Amino acid sequence: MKKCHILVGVCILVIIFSGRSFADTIVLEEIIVRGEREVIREECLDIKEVRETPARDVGEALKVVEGIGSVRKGAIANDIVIRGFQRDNLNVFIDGMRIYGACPNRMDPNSFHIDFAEIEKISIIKGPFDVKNPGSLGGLVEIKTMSPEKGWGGNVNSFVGSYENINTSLNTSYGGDKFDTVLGFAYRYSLPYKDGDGNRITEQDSPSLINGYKSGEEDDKAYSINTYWTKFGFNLLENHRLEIDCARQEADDIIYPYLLMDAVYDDTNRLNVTYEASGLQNRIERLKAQFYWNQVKHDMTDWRRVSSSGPMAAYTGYKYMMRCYAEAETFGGKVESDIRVPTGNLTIGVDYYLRNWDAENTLPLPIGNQKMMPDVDSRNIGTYLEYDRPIGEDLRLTVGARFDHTKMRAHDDRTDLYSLYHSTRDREETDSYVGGNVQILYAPATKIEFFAGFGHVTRPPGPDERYIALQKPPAKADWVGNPELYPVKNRECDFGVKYLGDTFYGKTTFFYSDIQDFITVYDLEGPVKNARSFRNVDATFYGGEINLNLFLPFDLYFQGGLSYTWARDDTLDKPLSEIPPLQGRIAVRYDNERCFAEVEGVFADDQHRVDSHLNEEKTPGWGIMNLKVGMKYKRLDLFAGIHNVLDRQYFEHLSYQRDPFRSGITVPEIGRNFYLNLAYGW
Ligand SMILES: [Cu+2]
Repeated sequence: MKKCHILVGVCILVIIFSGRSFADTIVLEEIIVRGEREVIREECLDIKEVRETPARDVGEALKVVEGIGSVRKGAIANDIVIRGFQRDNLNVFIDGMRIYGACPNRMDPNSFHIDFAEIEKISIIKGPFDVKNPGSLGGLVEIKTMSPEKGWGGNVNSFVGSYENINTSLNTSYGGDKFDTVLGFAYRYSLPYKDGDGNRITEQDSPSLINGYKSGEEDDKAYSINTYWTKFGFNLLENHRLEIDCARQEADDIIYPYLLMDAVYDDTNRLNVTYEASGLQNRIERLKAQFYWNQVKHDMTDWRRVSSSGPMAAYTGYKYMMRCYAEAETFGGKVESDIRVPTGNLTIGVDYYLRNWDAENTLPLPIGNQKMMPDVDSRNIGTYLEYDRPIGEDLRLTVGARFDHTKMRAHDDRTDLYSLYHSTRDREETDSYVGGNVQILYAPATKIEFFAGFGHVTRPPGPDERYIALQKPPAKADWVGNPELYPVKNRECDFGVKYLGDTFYGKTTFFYSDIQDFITVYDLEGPVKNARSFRNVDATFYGGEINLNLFLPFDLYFQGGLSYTWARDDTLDKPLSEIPPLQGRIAVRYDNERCFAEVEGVFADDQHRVDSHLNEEKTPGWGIMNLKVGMKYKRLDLFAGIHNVLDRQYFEHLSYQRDPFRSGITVPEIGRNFYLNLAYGW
């Protein structure tokens, strides 16, 4: 038994300190959630072992991390929510590259633009504790892509699941002393899934019949996505490395029953170039320069819905009644240096980005075409420093600060709508702000660590929050940005404790966040009719997460987690909308490194704290059970599972949102479904 304990202890240490686990030898689509090791903020994170799930995208996969939820609009493209913070309150990066979706309805959230097969690990910082990037107000999600290992290698992976759910990928790599490269391809496809009641997500009761799917379209594909990527690395001199990464993703026919339209296509190009040098001088430990560019083209219409076959469509002669074509383009760069100072380590950097967002909407005449997103440029230049030092044997301190200057401008003139609803003709704004944080880690004994941090981050209003402009038919509310919005400021305090024992690992974190000028949606009474718009309110968020891991005899392992967020609009004294309820997860697993079996329960409490002014509805609580088994034989890995074994009908609270094109349908989660994954590596 003692031997077993030692083995388990070693496994935990391996998980914690290398981000790898005994399970990752079994897993194919590996998702490692862990913090950056070298800084204190790791202590503000949850560290998760690699897991095998039938998740279809990053947004769905991250739900295993306490405090993270997602907004569901269809079968794929789930949007990440951290402790109730979402959209522009979060930064989601791919290898340090800032990327934005094009759809004004967030059909293609940031994390949609990468395939699982590209990913090596995902790090998360919850709260305003990132000074190395502008705008990490509620948190930062860093997706890191795979690098080649030495020599020739590769992996072929195929996942099949219920509703013709296919996810297959192939990659091949070569790693030499001077040069390395990766080449990869992935394909994802699915039909619309059925919920626990046996109805397809395309067959949900719609408040308006014309928003439903046309006969024959409800069981046609839910998405098909091709992704191609390549990487080239050059080790120019000793300790000098140049890396060039390119990727293209072509997504077609993605359905969103939650909205009034579906995406015809969503195409992404990504380019990332980094140059890194270390050991330049005695003082400079590392110098890194990065340049990136990405572009997303997105086209959506109602061609699969009943509305497209109405008289208006016949009148216009198109296959749709409404359409929106959108483009997003982001480029940016960063120069960062680690400098050794006598008492610790200092990181300094400068970064810049330019984000452009443009969208044209088409509605039946007399409205016709209009610039829904009026070609908005957002530029940001910032500088930062972070200083990290040990104090004595058991204390560690990190302090960080950054300064940003942002400029935003709407090139197309939609001031007709701004002046109607907000009495302003402004379409240009500049903001400057400072932020920073202090974090302390105290380890009085080898197994226990206490941590505390205070952070302050400001982010400017998003281009949509300031300048979106959508005139709708007379009976429906318009949708208009508020050019007068102030930047959002988060002052947050986090503290917690981590215990790392031989057979037990646990972590508890609490946070309290005081937000000034939080941006919320509201109904604005206009002179002729109402509009949905944005306003600043003061808000309070608090809550926390608990994560427990217990290693039992006979290769058994228990895992449990719980998270909760409470949030209030202090200005109007009411609950904030879209806040997740109490959620939890328990799992028991047998794992002898060659095969495993796991039974898992996932549950959520009901959410009764809703914003009734926005007609947000309460969501009942739910619980589901999942089973999975897996084995490893030589270079072959296999796992299979049944998700939602009891075929429960349930909804995530965050599947409700109030977008300009919301159909009124709450999208249910998937009913009982089966999956099988087979992988072979060489
Ligand atoms: Cu869209």
